[in-house]
Amino acid sequence: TPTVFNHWPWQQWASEQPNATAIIREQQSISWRRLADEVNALCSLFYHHGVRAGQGVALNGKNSPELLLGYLAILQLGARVLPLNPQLPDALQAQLLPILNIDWGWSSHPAAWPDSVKPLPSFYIEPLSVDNSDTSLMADWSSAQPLTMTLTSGSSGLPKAAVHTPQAHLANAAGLLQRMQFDAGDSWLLSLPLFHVSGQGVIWRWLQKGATLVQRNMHPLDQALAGCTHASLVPTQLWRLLEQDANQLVLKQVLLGGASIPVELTERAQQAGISCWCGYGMTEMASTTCAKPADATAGVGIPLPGRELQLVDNEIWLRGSGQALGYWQQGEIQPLSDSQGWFHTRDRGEMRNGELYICGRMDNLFFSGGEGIQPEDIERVLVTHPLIEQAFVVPVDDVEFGQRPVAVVDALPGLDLSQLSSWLEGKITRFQIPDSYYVLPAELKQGGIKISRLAVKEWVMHIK
Ligand code: 4YB
Repeated sequence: TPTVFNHWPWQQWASEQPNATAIIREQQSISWRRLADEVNALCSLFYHHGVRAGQGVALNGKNSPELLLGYLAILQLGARVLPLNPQLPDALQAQLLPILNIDWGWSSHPAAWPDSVKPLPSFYIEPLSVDNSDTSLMADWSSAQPLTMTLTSGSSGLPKAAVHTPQAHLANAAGLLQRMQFDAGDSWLLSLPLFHVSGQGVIWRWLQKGATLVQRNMHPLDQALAGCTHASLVPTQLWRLLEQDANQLVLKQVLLGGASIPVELTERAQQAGISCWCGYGMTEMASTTCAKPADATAGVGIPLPGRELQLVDNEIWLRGSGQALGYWQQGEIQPLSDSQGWFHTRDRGEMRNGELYICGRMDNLFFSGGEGIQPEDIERVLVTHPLIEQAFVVPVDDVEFGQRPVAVVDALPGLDLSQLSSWLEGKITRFQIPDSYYVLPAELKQGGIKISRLAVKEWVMHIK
């Protein structure tokens, strides 16, 4: 049964199990008592700089120990936290932060904040004076307040900020953990960024159970995973891990998600002794909504406890625990669901043999000579090629057909692009076979956890 919290979860664990290990930083164990002291100390630091309940604070950085403390301290002050990808262009930030009512900015590295944002000082955990911090500055545990803002990766225009309550994050976590075993003695690697919902998903599962969170440099991944029982990975991370000699692992479960999960991948992992879960989730639902232990099919299972699913004209509609209150805009929360509470995902899905299959994003569909092409249908076949780890199919304009598919692949050495069309023959219909193939350039692999389809499309337009 899910834990009931009467206090900020880290404070509650600090009184219930003060000496248990809350965090492992590289190799160093931090107890819940120590963690709560650190958060309190940072609360006073931020408070004395002027941070108050109801304000907005942007946190720019990678998953450092300081960034995580910042996340918890901002919540504990009753302020809204907005984790930001350091790769977000300055111009976009300058446009976005006023709309999101961000008053303060904290960054782990020198960062340029727009004029409307006051910088908070950088700090290091070591000299934080944890002994004389003033716990009266703490806001009441307010699980139903809009406290986190997570940017969506919309395919065009400004990203939107989905607003969640702590309660929604905890409910999302509880639903998954009713299916997946994750207990107090277990440790989950913070293997994805806090500015993405998948990283926050790890945090709230850890808090839900009072288990151990592992914070390490992520390169190389096999070393980061040493001693960890759980990790959340996107498929490309798991491919890379399997290329390393990953046999020192005690991993019990890897939760996969964020993109289509090839059966080839989970079977290879199984052979290496890693059990996988296949998940389907999104920012607006505070991460995972459907999941299953990996098996021989490419589906994502059924909705987790507390979630409901409906297919309407093949579009996936979801509602239930984890759902955001809405998108933050100019101090208001714009609803993101219909009058019955359903969130229309813009993902196309099918139910087969009682489980959900993700077909692709509705916005990715394009037409070629009158035939609809769903790029993901071609990508799913391309990644079954033993040398292809990731594939993107994008439309390019064509005088005869309107648009034609072109493929960009992330491949292991040795792949012969000129053989791919004949390799695809018989596996997909003729009009789906791409006109040309490119190798994914390294510059598109930087940034967030996902490669932007728009960036791939623009890159192809440039070289053509
Ligand atoms: C998918 C998909 C799938 C998402 N097949 N398309 O905790 C987790 O659940 C987790 C664990 C490991 C890695 C990632 C996660 C996530 O949270 C992923 C959540 C996410 O990607 N959110 S998002 O807002 O950035 O994108 C959502 C979209 O991603 C969905 O609407 C789908 O289009 C796509 N997606 N899982 C195929 N299994």
